[in-house]
Amino acid sequence: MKSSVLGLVCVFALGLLCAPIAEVDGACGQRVRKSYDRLTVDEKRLYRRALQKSMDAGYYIKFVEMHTEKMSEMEAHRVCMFTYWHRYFLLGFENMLRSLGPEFKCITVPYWDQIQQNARAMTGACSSMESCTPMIRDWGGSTKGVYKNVVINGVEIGGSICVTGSPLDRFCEASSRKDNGCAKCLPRDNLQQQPFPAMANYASVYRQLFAPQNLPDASESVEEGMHNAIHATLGSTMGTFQSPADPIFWSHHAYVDLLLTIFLKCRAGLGKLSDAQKANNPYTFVSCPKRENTGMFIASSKITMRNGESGANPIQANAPNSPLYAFFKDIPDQYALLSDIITIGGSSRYTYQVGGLVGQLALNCDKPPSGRRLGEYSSGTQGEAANATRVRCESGLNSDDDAKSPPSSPENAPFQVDSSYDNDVHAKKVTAWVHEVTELLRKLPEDKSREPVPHAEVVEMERMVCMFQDQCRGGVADYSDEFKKAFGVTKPPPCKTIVDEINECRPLRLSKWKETMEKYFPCNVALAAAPTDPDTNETPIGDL
Ligand SMILES: [Cu+2]
Repeated sequence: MKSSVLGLVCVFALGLLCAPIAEVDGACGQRVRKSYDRLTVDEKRLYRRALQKSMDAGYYIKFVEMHTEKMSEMEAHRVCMFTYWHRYFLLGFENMLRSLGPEFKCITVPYWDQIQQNARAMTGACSSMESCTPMIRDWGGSTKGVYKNVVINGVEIGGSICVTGSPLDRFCEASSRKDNGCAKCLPRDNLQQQPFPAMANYASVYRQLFAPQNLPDASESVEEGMHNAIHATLGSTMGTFQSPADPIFWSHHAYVDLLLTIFLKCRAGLGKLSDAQKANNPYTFVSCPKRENTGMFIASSKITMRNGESGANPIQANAPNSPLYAFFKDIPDQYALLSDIITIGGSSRYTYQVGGLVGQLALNCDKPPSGRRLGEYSSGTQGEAANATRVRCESGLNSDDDAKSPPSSPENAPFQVDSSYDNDVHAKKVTAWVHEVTELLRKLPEDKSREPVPHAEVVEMERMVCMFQDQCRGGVADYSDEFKKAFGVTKPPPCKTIVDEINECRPLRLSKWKETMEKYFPCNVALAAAPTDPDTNETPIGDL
C-alpha cells in the first residue's frame, strides 16, 4: 500500500488555487463507478459536498475551460476519439474530486442510468426529465433560483432560471472570479416540462451499441444518439459546450463511457488485449480522421486537453506547469492506451457496477435474457440497422457487410453485478415487451423487399418507441437551431428521421403496434414535477 500523505499545491500566479492534493493511489482498490440511484443517502451527500468543494477550490471551472478550448474541443466531439477524450477528462475530474480531502479519497463519479430512467418514463412512473432523474432534484432542480444569465468562461448562457440550490450555490463562472464575484447559480431550463428522450430507451441504445461494427462507428452512433439527445433535451448550459459547468454532465458522460465499455466487452472482451494489440484493433483503435482536414489520429496520438480562461494562454492538463497536473499526470495520455478501462495503467483502472437493463446489455450483449440473440432471427426488414439516420425511404443496403455480426463474448467478470435491480418492475415490463414484440415480428411473413440486417427486431422496436414518443410522450422534434449551432450538429435526432420515414413511406410492421405498447406503457401521462411512485432509492438528500 502506498503512502497517503497529503501534499499542498498552490498556484501562486493565479492566487486562486490552493488546496490539498491527496496522492491518487491504490488505497481504495479498483475504482467502481455506480449508478447514482444505487448510492446511499450518505454517499450522495458526500459526492455533492465534493462538487461544492471543487467549485470553492477553483478547480471546477478549469474543466469547463478544457471542454471549450478550441484545439481541445476539436478532438472531443464529432470525431472518432470522442469516447477516449471524455474518458481522460472524467478520470482527471475524478482524481481532482479525490484530492479534496481524506473523506473524498475513494470517491467515483456516479453514472446516470438513463435506460432505467427511460423505462420508468415508459411505464408512467415518472414523466419529465426532472421527475425521472433523482440527481437533478438533488442538485438544485430546475425551478428555484434567480432570473439572470451567466457568462460562463466568456460565453453568455441563459435558461428558464439560474438555479441556486446546492451544489450550484457554489458555482463560479470564471477562473478570474472568486467569492462574492461569482454567480453562485447555474442556468437550467425548466426540466419539469421536458419529457425523457426516447433515444435512451433500451431498444434504441441496443441498436446504437450493437449495430456498429467498429469503434469509430459505435462512438459516433452513441454520440449522435443518446448523448446528443440528453444534451439537447436538458438545454440551457447542458445544451452548450459549457456543459461541464452542470454537474449532471459528469454523470451523463460516465454513462456514455459505460456504454462504450459494453461495446468493447461484447466485441473483443475486456482485459484481453496487450497495449500493442489495443493500438491496432477495430474495437479499440483504428486510425481515423481529425476534423477540418487536420490529419489523422494514429496509434501514438496523444490527447490535447488544455485549460486557460476563455481559451487564453492554454496549458496542457498534464504539463508540469498546469494547475491540474496532479490530477492528470498518472493517466495515460495516448488515445489507444485508454481503450480498455480495466487495464488502463497505474491507478487509473476502473470498472462499473451494473444491473437491470443496462446490466442485461453488459452481461448478455446482443442476446436477450431468453438466451437467443435477437439478430439471429432477422427475416429481412430494414436496411439501416447500422445507422438509423443513414438511409431514408430507400430500398435497403447493397452491401452484405452489415449482415455479419461478430461473436459476443460470454466473459462477464470485468463488471460488478448488482442483483438488487433484478426485481425492478419497470425493467421487467420493458423486457416483457421486448419478448412479446420479438415473437410477433417472427410470425410475420418475410419482407423480401429489403436486405436482411442484424438486429432487425430491435431496430423495429426502436421505431415503435420513437412513434410512441411522438404520439404519447410529447412529440419528436428536430434539434433547436441553438443546439445545432452549439454542438455543430447537422443531422436531426435519429428518432426524428425514423418518425418522418414511418409517416412518409414505411409504416411500422405491426399494424397493432400501439395496442401492443399500451399493454405495458400507458399513452397518456401528464408531465409532472415528481415521480408518481418514488421508490426507496429516491429519498431526497435535502439541502446542505
Ligand atoms: Cu463533451
